Order: sequence, then structure tokens, then C-alpha cells
Amino acid sequence: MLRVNLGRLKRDLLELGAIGRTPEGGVSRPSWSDADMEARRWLLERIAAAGLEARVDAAGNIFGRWQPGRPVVMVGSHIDSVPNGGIFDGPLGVLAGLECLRRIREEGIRLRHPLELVAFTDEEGAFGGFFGSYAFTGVLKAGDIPSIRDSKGLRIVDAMARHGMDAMRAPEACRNPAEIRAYVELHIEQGPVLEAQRIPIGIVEAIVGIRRYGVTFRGRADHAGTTPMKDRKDALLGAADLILRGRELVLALGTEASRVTVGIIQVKPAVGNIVPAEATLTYELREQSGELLRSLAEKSRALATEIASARGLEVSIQTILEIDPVPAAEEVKAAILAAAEELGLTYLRLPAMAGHDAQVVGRAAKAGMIFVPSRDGRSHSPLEFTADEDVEQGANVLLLTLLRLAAG
Ligand code: HGY
Ligand code: MN
Ligand code: MN
Repeated sequence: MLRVNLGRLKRDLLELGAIGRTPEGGVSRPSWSDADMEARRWLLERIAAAGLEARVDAAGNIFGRWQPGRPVVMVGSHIDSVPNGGIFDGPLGVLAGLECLRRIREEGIRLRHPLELVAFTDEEGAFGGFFGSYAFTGVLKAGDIPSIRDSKGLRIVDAMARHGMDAMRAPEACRNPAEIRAYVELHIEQGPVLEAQRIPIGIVEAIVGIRRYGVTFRGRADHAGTTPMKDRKDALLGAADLILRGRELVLALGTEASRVTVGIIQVKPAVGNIVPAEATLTYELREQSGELLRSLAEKSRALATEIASARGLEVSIQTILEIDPVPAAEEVKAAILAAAEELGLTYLRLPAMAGHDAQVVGRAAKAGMIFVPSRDGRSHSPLEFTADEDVEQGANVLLLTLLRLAAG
């Protein structure tokens, strides 16, 4: 029976997981960092060692091909990470995909549609998110690129130039959707559902929509001692208001699947005896319903304006990421289900509450995702973990899914 080689897959996961290691035992491989570049070199070498043709496109997406021909069945995910993240988020999908191609090649299996491995650039959003898959699907336009920066202000143009790449050419990475038969991504669930129900395989129904904004309140720098409380234009109070009332808004008007998160706040001049003149926060909404997501975004925008007016502040809102929920393709879900049944594995249909490249590819081609359990539901943390048995079962479901889609 055709199955993955777990030992080889685990060795790859641990080797890649050692690149960008943090003292806390996590990994930090933000896109275009030195650690990311080392991981890229490592992956290109593993692709070549597997006898595949390795290629990097104009957006830095990494590919591995064995047989010529089109349309292709694609398999992959990302190898960049959040700061101090885990070793499975992204690499599991790329390295299980590599293992599947190795096994199919080793067995000399000829397929109607060739398979292609992909590792997309900047899924995690060091530079906003989905740079590679946006370029691959034609969403990224040249006009967007000069303003793309990381949270410290580094432009992606400069970050890529450090490694000899011209970011302005990234739109050349666009692939004709007619060349993509299907895309499958194996990923950790990053939540508690599969583990709690002791189910090894998740079949993703749809992937969550995300709205991420940079909201800046501007007030007036004043002396912390001589300025009466009633005369202040304290920008940080505007931000604090939005953080608390934005949460109330989403809890009141959203659903069980609604999320609002403020992950970054930056204050200027950030001096203890000066009333804050400026406060910038990231304000992120998530929802499975596109309509509700848009409504929560509009109401949040109105709330920010109301807060600024009430506090004598100015407010500006910059869009960082706007991506709608995307349903998984029925044909891909059916192939995953058939693979799980062939392996005698129980499965659960569930939504993906994390964003994934599959939702970007899924707007241009047939895409689907396989989930495996996360211990304690933890992710984006050094505590991220998935047991060997779950890794092996997920990779075998991926293998049989790819064979079905590539044969049909
Ligand atoms: O933010 C996300 O949901 C994904 O991990 N990038
Ligand atoms: Mn991921
Ligand atoms: Mn992630």
C-alpha cells in the first residue's frame, strides 16, 4: 500500500523547525528575514534531493515539479512563521506535500495530471499577508507594492532587494488558473475542536474572512503635570476606547464565529511625562459570513470616528488586509473524504478560523484543506504540537487525495 515515510517527514519537520529557533523553543522566520532565507535554501535543497525540478517565481514562491504537463494538481502551504511561532504551522503542509511527491516518484506512479509542490511567500503577514499567493493568483498589482511595509516600516521592496529580488516584478508570478486542476493544503487545525472530539481528520468547509486595519488616533502632546485632565487631547484614550467598545460591538452584533483582535499598539512620543499625541493599533475582524464581516467593519469604522469626535481627536484608518471567506471546492472535499474513508479514519467537517493560502488560491481554482489536531488547540506559540500519529494520518490522507485528483 502506498503510504508516506513518517520517519523522513518528521526528520524534515525537525530540521526545518531548527531554522530560526528561539530561546523559548519556537521559531521566528518572518518573510525575507535571514532565517526565512536560510529556510528557503534548505527547502530548495530538499526539493532537488527528492529529484524534483526546483523553481522560485518572481514573488519568491518556491515550487517543486516532477513531471511536465498541465493542468497540475498543487500541494503546499508556507514556510514563513509568526515571531516565536510553532514548527508545524505551514511546514506541515509543505513537507507532507514533498513527502507525497517523493513517494509517488519512488513508486514510479504515472498520473494523468502532474503534481506540483508550492511554498507561498509571506502567508503570515510580516508584510501584510498572502504576498506570494496574491501574486500567484493575480490579486497583487504593481501599484500596491511600493506601499507594502512591515510593522517597523521596512518596505518589501527593500527587504527583497537585500536578497537580489525586485519586488516590483512580483506580479509576473501570476499563474493562469486554467493550469491549476486543484490545490490541496494539509494544515494543523490551530484550535481545540478535533482534539476535543478525538477525531484525526478535519475536512475544511470554508476559510474565514479577515479585515485587518491600522487605526491611528491623533491628539496633542502636552505636559503630563501642567495640563488639566479636561484640556487634554489624549490619543491613547481614543485607542483604549476603540479596543473596549470594538469588542462590545462584535460581541453584541456578531456570532459565535466572530472575532476582533488588537494585536499591536504603538504610542508616540511614548514618553512617561508627555500626554500621548498619537496611538496606532491593528484592529482585526474575522467572520465566516462575508456579509456580517463587511457590516462589522463598517460599524467599527463608524465607532472609531465617533470616539475621535467625542474626544477631540483625529482618526485615520489604513487597510492592511481585506480577504473574504472562501468555501472549499466540493470536488476537493469529496476527494479528501474518500481518502479518509479508504484509510478507515473518522473525520469532521469544520470551518477554518485561521487564514490560509488555500482561501486565496480558492478564488481562482478548486482548493481544499485537510486539518489534523493541535494539542490543547495551541498555535502561533512554541507550544504548538501535533502527535506523530496525527502527522502520519494527515499526510496519508493528503497522499490519497492527491492521487485521486491527479488521476481524474
Ligand atoms: O492569521 C492567520 O490566521 C494565519 O495564521 N496567517
Ligand atoms: Mn498557516
Ligand atoms: Mn499562522
